Amino acid sequence: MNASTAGGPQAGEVRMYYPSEEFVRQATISGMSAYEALCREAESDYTGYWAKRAREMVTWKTPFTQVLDESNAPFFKWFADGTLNASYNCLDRNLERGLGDKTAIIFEADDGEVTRINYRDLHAKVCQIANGLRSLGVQKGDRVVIYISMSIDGVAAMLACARIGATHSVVFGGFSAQALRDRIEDTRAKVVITADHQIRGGKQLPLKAIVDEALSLGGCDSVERVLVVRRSGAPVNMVQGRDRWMADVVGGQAQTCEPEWVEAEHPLFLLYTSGSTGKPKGVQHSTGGYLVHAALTTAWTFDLKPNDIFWCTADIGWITGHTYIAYGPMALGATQIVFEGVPTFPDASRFWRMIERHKVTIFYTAPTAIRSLIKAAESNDTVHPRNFDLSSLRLLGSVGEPINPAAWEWYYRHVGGERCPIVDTFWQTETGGHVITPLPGATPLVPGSCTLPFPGIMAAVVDETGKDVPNGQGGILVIKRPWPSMIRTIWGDPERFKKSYYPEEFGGKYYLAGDGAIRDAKTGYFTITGRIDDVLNVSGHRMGTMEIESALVAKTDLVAEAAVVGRPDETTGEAICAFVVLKRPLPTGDEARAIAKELRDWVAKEIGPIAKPKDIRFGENLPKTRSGKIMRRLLRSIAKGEAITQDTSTLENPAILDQLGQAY
Ligand code: 6R9
Repeated sequence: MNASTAGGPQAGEVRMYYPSEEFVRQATISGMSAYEALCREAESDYTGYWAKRAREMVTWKTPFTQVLDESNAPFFKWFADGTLNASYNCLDRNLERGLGDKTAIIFEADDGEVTRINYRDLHAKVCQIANGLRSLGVQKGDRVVIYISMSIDGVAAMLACARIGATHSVVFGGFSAQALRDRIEDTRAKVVITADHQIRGGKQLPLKAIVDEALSLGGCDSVERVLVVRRSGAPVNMVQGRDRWMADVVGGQAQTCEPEWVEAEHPLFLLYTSGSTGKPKGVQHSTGGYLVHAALTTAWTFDLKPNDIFWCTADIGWITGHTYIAYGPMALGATQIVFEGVPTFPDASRFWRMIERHKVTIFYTAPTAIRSLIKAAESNDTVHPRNFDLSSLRLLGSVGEPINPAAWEWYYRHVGGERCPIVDTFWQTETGGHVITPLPGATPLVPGSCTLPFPGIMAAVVDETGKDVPNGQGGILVIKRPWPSMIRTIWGDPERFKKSYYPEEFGGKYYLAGDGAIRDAKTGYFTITGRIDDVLNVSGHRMGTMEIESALVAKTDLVAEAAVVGRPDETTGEAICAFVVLKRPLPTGDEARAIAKELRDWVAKEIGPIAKPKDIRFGENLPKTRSGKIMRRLLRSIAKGEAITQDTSTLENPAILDQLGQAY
């Protein structure tokens, strides 16, 4: 790539990074004119554009004749009379193309041990699991919860569900028993797939024991079976009649399995994510439209080619692990890395060592990981990427939160060797795949900007009334037309789906992303300015402030009231700050520290360690308006340590501002 400011930098002008001629020449979408042609194609014949992509990217059992059905908006349908199977597209189709011997997954365990599986063997494994699930009575439309860490078994379990038309719901292995229980209850899952333990950072952590606890908390009587994969081999409790070892269930099964051909709208999976109320929402995705966009974005945004070694470092418990591990790369017959461990074990050079070892060509990670690895490299030169041979890399990606220009530059220089484009991909659990992103062989890059909409995604910035705002002026990010991989509904709560994403106040016309954005006056490039709702982004993980508040007040022996806000944090992007009123006199010093610890442990138990507040502040009261509304803006200023400029004259008890000044 070469950087340029076309004619020399002028005041306020941003530096642009252009892809090298060599990259452009080999790119699938080559040059801005190719990008613009695709955008024009989508503008002039929207459904024709998507129908073409759907035929190119996916093999259909029954070809669709309808493209987009808007008759029951905002419950849109795509390719509705077509039938297909996602696992067929990710496996059988690759075998038919002669890719049976090609490595599908290079699995690197926490301790560095490597296991490879080719497409033929992965197909056989998935078929056996699918047959095993069928033998337990799992049928099309049944839900299966998967609570497992990064593994070939995890990916195979997802594909096995898809094969028989069961709807999977993967729950991140870091969630607590309570959070797992809530999700099992909401999905009414018939089967839970888990492992004895997970191994991360040299530590063995329980999975099966947490499933046992979750099921004991009540509300999970839909669960008939728990299937347990052996990972640690250490003993776990097995409940007679309910729990079975995965190996015993699949061992004798046939290695072929007729796929269940499902309608395009059949729910492929549910994935829970945080919204602005206390209860996480089960985002429901389709099979057809989702798979089309998963494959298409993998092909175009990552410029994926047959010889690439693709590595997305996300966990399958998040949407990124669904679209860019389980489905997108597999649908294209790619070779990819699946990594069990953490970036800092055995030390903070783990990613660089793995890129060198496996000759990774495309690397996709989160800004929070990059920032923590920058910090580590600054204090210990031996883990700096310059000590490793990263010359195999040709493309880098970023996802999950805005990437600050300093981290972008470091990633570009020290990881990408000033040679690799960086695709800063903006999207959400609800969008299913990339919606605003550079295409690496076309789009000139600006650090900190996710650049331009993916062709066919009608993204725009509008004001509160839904009117377009001029470039250079901030506003609300919307998508004006439905697209194939969009959320279909919130599982069991269509009203909430409408209210959250197509609110009446907004005309009910556009998809509301929940983020603010601004387009550059000159380039039209998008920069995401952050959530406009009560959702925090901590290390790329979405957390609802209300969710954490509910967890805190659930500690009824101690907590009277709680309010949670975010504040900027150098490493994690945002940090969680909790303001707590206790049911006992205001604590100070060691006592306050001890209670803060107790509350953090409690939140870890209620939701998971990722939801632990970084700061806890105690007050005899929370600052409220006369009408009794918590003054959240004021809390945000306190959390940031800013001087308070808001009007506090209406405060009932101004002394609490001093109390809240102390963080524990
Ligand atoms: C894929 C994923 C979605 C929220 C989203 C936004 C933030 C994600 C971003 C980004 C700026 C990017 N976000 N990617 N912000 N630039 N490239 O992360 O899904 O977990 O649902 O989070 O993350 O705030 O609304 P999800």
